[in-house]
Amino acid sequence: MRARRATFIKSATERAGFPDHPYPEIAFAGRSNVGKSTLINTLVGVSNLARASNTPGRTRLINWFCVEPAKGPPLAFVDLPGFGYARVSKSMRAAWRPLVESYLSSSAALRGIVVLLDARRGAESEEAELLEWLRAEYLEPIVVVTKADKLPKSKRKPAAAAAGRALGLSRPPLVVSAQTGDGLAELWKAILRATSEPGGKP
Ligand SMILES: Nc1nc2c(ncn2[C@@H]2O[C@H](COP(=O)(O)OP(=O)(O)O)[C@@H](O)[C@H]2O)c(=O)[nH]1
Ligand SMILES: [Mg+2]
Repeated sequence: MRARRATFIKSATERAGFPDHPYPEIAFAGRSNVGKSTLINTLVGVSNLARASNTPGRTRLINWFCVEPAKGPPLAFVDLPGFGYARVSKSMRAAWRPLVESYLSSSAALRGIVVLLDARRGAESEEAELLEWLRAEYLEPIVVVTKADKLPKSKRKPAAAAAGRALGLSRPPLVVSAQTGDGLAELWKAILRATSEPGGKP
């Protein structure tokens, strides 16, 4: 499934710049280079909507996009800055947390958050910390193991199961690949389920 239409709404580096818009939000979080922007582009079917880059750490902005799914009302996809990249300086890493935390705790429109894990790396301490934080905020994550194409088929589900256990999830993560399109239909379903549910955070 692709989107009918997708447009850039706004970027922000601080809370004062967060946009006002009428759409339910789905955020995408994970370490730098895990494939957030590529996954957004592929879900939407626009190759350069969320810029994907080989220069990790450059994108310290939060980016909002308006996405009209094949069926149903428009949503906002939110591309969060990545965390935990070794080549990024300490001060840059220190800037990540307050920005993302202020977004996660202040967005009334947030209905779901897709947390990406690299199929070859699994869950590390940063992902565990993020998940714990989301639990404390009553946010139900949609956890995905991405770049599944980098693992042989037989290793994909076991890798997802291991990551799910490491993170204490009740269900194993979805296995996806932006390169092959594997798992994207399931991910769309999970996104639409999250955005069609009323409410959000209590
Ligand atoms: N093989 C493979 N490469 C991917 C996939 N998704 C992203 N990439 C590559 O991973 C790199 C980082 O992707 P990007 O979307 O910029 O990551 P971000 O920093 O999380 O936004 C790019 O070179 C992408 O082409 C995937 O599913 N499979
Ligand atoms: Mg990116």
